[in-house]
Amino acid sequence: MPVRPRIEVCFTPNLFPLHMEDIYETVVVIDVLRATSAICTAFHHGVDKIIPVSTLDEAIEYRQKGYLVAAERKGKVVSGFDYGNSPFTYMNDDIKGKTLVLTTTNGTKAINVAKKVKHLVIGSLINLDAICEYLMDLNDNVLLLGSGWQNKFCLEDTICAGAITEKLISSGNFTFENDSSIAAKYLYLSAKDNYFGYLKSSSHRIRLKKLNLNSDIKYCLTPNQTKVVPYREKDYLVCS
Ligand code: 3SL
Repeated sequence: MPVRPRIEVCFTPNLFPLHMEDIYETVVVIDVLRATSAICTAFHHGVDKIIPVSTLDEAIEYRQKGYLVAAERKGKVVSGFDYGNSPFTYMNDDIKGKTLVLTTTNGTKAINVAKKVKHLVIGSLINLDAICEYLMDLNDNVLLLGSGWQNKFCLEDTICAGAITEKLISSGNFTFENDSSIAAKYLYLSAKDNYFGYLKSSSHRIRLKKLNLNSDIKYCLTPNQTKVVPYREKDYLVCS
């Protein structure tokens, strides 16, 4: 009988090296609120490439070279930059065919933490079924990496990781044997009928609500709005 690939959940970027002591050819970076949802939205609306950078200094350097640059810190657009991290700002023709440089509080850092793996792909609830199909086609060992908040656990990323886990396990082609995946799966099963309500008291929902970003939250928590699956090629993200 062929060996089925493994799936495992890593709750935060600082736990990543521990999980990578086993071999995972594919890493899915998840930042439901809002970086990976914004990235999927930008590709859905025609952006050509996204260069994820971890620091504002790198973002400033790209801006000085004339790139279109988006920068978010603590939920807000950093002053002087073209865009922040709201998916709605990427629903326009100005980004079509362009390269966008992006830095966010946690999401782009998580992407860069995992940048050396064989396949790095971007997951969110808005591309949930598409990412699951992509992973089934790859048929590799998969680590689902939640971006968390400043290296702390985040409920929404874990729920999304649980949704992917549940779908891959139900396909019968994957296996899992670690407690983080079991926990993620159970959180997903308790949240799946009402993500918005379930996350009512979650720290990031509260943080974004205080910034009047409820419509961003609703958008990011609505599954399957796009079929794009962004992935890393060299130092940037593209989408087939
Ligand atoms: O942490 C991140 O990368 C962001 O997605 C955070 S926020 O949703 O823009 O606050």
